[in-house]
Amino acid sequence: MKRLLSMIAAAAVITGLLASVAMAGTMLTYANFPPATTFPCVQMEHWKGEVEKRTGGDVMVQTFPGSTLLGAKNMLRGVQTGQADIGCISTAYYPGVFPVISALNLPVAFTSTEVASMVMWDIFQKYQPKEFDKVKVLTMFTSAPSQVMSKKPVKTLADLNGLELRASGSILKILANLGAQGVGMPMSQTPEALQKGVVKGLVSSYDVLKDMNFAEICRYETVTNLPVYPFAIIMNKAKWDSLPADTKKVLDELGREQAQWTGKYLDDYTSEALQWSKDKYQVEVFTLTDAEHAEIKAKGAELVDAWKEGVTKAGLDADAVLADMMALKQKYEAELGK
Ligand code: 3IO
Repeated sequence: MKRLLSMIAAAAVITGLLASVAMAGTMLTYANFPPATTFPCVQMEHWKGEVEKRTGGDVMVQTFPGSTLLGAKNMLRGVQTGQADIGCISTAYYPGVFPVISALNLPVAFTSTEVASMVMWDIFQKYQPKEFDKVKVLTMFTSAPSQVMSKKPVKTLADLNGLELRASGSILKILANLGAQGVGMPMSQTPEALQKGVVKGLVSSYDVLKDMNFAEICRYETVTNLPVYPFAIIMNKAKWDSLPADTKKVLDELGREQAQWTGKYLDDYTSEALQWSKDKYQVEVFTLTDAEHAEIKAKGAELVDAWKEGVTKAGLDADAVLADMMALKQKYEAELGK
C-alpha cells in the first residue's frame, strides 16, 4: 500500500514537472504578407530556426506567409492589437508614418542590400525614432536596388512615358518625374494587377522575377538602380514585455545579425534570379546610358528636399540623419567591399 502511494506521488510530481516545462515555453506567431518563396519569408524561416535553436526550444515560432494571418496593409495595426505577435512591414506602404526610416527609400544610390540593411539598422539604433514607439523592432533590412520589369520593352527613359508601373513610396514620385504612370499597391496585389493589365510592369528588385514568377509575364527588364524598399520586423509591445530576460537577450542579439544575413542573402540571390529568368523565359535586359542615369539622379534630388522638410516638421535634425546615413553607407561599402 505504502509502495503504491509513493508511486502515485512520484507520478504526480513527474506530471507536474512536464506541465511546467510545457508552460515555460513560449509560442510566437509571425505574420508575413508576400508568398513563402519570397525573401521576406526566407529570412522569417531563418530567424525562426535561429530563435528555436538559441533558446533550446523554449521559444517556438509559428509562421504565416502569404497574408494568411495579416495582409500588407493591416500588418502594423494587427501587430499593435495582438492579432499576430510578430509581423513584417514594408514601410513604403505606410506613407508619412515612418519619416526617419524612409530615408533609406531615398534615391541615394545604394547598390548593395547588405550595405543598405546594415545602414538601416544603425540609423534606427542611433535615432530610436518615435515612429516605432508602439512596437518592439526585432530587425530591419531592405530589398535590393529597384529595377523596371515590364511587358513592354523600356530601352530608353523615353519609353517610360505614360507606362503604368506598380511601385510604392518614393519610387512613385520618381516615376511621375520621369513621365511614367506609377500605381501604388503592395507586392501581394501585383500578380492580379499584372494579369488584369491594370499595370504593364513593376518597379522592385529582381528576386521577384523568380519568386513571384514575374519573369513569365514581364519579359523585359531595365537596370535603373532606383531606391531600395525598407522593411521592419515588429513585435507586439505587451508580448515583448512579457518575455523572460534571457529570451529578450537572444532576440536582441539577433537583430543586427539578421539584418546582415538577409542583406547578404538578397545580394547573392538577385543575380541568380535574373540568370534563372534568362534561362527559363529568355528575358531581355536593357541598360541605360550614363546621361540617362544622370537624369534619374537629377530628378530625384527634389525628393531628398521634400523628405528633409517632413523630418524637420517632425522635430528632427534631417541633415544629421542624412549625413549619418551617407557616412555609414561609405563605411560599410569599404568594409564589405561592396
Ligand atoms: C518585395 C516585397 C515583397 C516580396 C518580395 C520583394 N522583393 C522586393 C520587394 C520590395 C517591394 O517591391 C515592396 O513592395 O516592398
